[in-house]
Amino acid sequence: MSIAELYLSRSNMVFGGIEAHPRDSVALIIGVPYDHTSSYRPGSRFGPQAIRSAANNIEFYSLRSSLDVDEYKISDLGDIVLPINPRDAIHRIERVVYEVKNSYNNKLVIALGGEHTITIATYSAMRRISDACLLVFDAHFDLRDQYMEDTLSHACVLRRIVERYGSSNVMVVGVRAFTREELDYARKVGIEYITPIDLRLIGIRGVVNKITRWLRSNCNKVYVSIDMDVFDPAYAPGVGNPEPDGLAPWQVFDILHKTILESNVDLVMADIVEVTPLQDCGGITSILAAKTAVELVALKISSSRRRQ
Ligand SMILES: [Mn+2]
Repeated sequence: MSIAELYLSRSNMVFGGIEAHPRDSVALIIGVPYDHTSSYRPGSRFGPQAIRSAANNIEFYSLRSSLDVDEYKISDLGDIVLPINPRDAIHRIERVVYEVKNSYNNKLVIALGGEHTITIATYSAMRRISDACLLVFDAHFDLRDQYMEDTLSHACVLRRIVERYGSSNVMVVGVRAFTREELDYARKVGIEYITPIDLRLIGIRGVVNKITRWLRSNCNKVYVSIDMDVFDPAYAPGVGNPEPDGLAPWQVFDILHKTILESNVDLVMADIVEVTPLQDCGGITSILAAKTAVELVALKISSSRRRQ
């Protein structure tokens, strides 16, 4: 029995509502219900199920990509069964995601969190296969060396990744909440970032040009990590650490769409993290997360077509 077979628990509710085999699908969904280092508002372990439920009640047509994702197959592999210890959990997530991605390398794998800590594992799994850049949408830098005496906290995610893979492969969009030490570290190691104020100043076009230039000069594959707190809490209140002055959905979707298509990089993996259904209002954060996943799948289909 493989690691993925052993540790992936199939849900009785699948993303998109239809069971499909991975080899027939354009995208694979993996739930990662991990939230053991949550410091403010816990509960993102319930994220994957809430996002599935929302996904089964929205339309799958993408206006931006001009295609109906419903006409393509998505395979939902279920949730990873996880130990409580952060180190053991990170290790298991990396092994399972690596095995799945390695078996179906041409499919877009989307991990549904769970807290942002899971990205240490999922991005590492990706890097064992190829050198994909990491494009992060997040209100926070997550660049602390440690938080609450834990080096694998959700507040240390990008620090661990930069230490392991360097800073030139990383860009953060929507960042607006950090300590002075985190900002100093980002500047010292040369991490590219775009704040909401930059966005208002240079507009969507300016942001897209900046990301596209960075992608073209650093990689031909990209991993997109979307912390739902990049959105303004008005649009996404159900997150672990909400932060005002955030982005609107149309801004995130426009930036993603134009950047992936114009840079012509291959969207190889993504995660959508930090949905905490216990603090959500009317399920709007889960619905936005589901919509984000649908837009990413549409983007994978439209960019693959263009690259052929
Ligand atoms: Mn965040």
